Amino acid sequence: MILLTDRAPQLETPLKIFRKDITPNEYFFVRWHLSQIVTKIDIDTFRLYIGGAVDKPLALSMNDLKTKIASDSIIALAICAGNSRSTFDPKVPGSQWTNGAMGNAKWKGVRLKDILAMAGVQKEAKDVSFQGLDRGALPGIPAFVKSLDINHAIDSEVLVAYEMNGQPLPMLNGYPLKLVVPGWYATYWVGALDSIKVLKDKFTGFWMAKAYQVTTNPGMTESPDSLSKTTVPLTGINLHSIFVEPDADEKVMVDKPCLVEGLAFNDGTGIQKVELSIDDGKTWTETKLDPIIGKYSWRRWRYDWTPKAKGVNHLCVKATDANGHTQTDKQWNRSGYARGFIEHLAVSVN
Ligand SMILES: Nc1nc2c(c(=O)[nH]1)N[C@H]1C(S)=C(S)[C@@H](COP(=O)(O)O)O[C@H]1N2
Ligand SMILES: [Mo]
Repeated sequence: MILLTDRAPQLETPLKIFRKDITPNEYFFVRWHLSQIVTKIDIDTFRLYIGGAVDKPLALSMNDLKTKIASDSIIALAICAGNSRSTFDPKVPGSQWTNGAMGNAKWKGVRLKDILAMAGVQKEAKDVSFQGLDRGALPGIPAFVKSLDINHAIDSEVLVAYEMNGQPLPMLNGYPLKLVVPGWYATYWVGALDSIKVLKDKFTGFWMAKAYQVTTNPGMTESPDSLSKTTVPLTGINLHSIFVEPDADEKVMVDKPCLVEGLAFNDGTGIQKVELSIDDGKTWTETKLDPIIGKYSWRRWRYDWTPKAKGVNHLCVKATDANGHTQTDKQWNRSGYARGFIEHLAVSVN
């Protein structure tokens, strides 16, 4: 793993791990905001509390979750809003991730809507907030609380997950429970989740109203000289595609076949095609897409390339979604969120 910070922990997944469709738990990226993370939990006394505008507040044990409510599972991409931030030009403050603040996993748990139905959501409900057990180092630091609109919360696909790739969630990834919001940036995927509150008003906490805001401009792009005045909470995963192979230390030979492959993803809209250019964007050819392994999973693309010229070859890749939208060349925003602009790869051919 690539260590970005240790307190709070931020660990990035090395690119070569993405050669497999499922990211192993021990290589899954880690990102906490607050320094007081949980390192020990007594699972017998742990409870998930559901309160606020509900008819029957609940305190569910892990055993309740596993035995009283039907389980569900989904393969979904977890991706930090700031993934690939280091590629924004000009540079922006924040963790300087390359492409490894993401991972694809199979999540198992119970549907949030089933938990909410058990508690009985009152009709005035507007939002649902989610908080974990982590805390800031000082009382003045706002706890990490996120929210979803009530209609989204009772959407069948949002999970309260207790398993990741067939194992209990690792402590560093939010043991014992993590909210899984398929198609949305991982900032919403609250880990060490122990409190769910149904609210009669819109939630206005720091991590929704101040942090993770993005311009309403098309393509989530703004100019450093005239920052957009209107911002909204970041939500669904922006269309993007990356290179996984060849990687920097791979030897590529002229007139010899070289597999070029990578990943494309978005908010669940689906990928229609991924195109590769071997002449720095002048001409494009369609790549082969692997079968879909899940609506909210990433999708692998491959291309058999035989380089014809020694020296540096300039490759780029762009995806088009199921609605016909294609990645653009340029994008910038002040927080380095939701990278969607086209990737370039310089390959040295011997
Ligand atoms: N409780 C809690 N949940 C959290 C966070 C956090 O700081 N505290 N960070 C969020 C962010 S920004 C990301 S990218 C993901 C990271 O999940 P991971 O550590 O399992 O990769 O967790 C989300 N859930
Ligand atoms: Mo994140």
